[in-house]
Amino acid sequence: MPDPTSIPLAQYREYPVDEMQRRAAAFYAEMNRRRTVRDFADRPVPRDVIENCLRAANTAPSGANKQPWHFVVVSDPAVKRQIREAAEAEEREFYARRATAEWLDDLAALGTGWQKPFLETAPYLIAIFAQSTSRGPDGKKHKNYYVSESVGLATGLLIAAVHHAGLVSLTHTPSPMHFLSTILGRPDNERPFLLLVVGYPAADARVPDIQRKPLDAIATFV
Ligand code: IYR
Repeated sequence: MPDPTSIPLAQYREYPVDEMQRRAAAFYAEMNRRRTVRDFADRPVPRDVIENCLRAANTAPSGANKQPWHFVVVSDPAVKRQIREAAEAEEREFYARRATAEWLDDLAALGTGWQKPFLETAPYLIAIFAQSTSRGPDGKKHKNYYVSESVGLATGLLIAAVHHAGLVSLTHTPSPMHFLSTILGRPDNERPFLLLVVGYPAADARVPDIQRKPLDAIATFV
């Protein structure tokens, strides 16, 4: 007897092996063109593109299917300015005092600094929140599981969706970033996870000359 709460796997598609091989290679080639970008254009992006990228993010697997994430999409210039000011205040401290010499050395290749003009230039800042607890349809508070893993997975899909749509993103993690909860008025069952900056790259955008590790350095087949 099939489990009455289950449904047939109707959407799965199997491809012939050669097509599978082509698809895997093509997807890698597409993803390998993705770069984290820090120079954004101020060109507008249609809101429905962002909405569909968020729907794609929301397909991520999550602990006990609790979907413990919330995305706040900021396009209001006044809110972007507030976020920039708060982030730069933290980053000034980070670069001047909080970061260790080793950390600053590791960041040197990226050319980052305390100034974050992209927080005002880019059309969208997506603040991603992780929910340690959520309220169910019955209004009762319940615990979420593997929250960081789940929200990390959703964030990865969001980054891939943004890239697939032809936009660029920057994963920005001002530290600490509790100011995001305050500015965006989020409840205390949520903690800020990451700020994803999204838009078109500036016409003269440049990226660091850094490499991805080769397969044999990141994977072991046994
Ligand atoms: N949050 C700082 C510093 C920073 C830290 C890491 I780890 C990076 O990969 C990049 C930057 C900043 O955003 O500048």
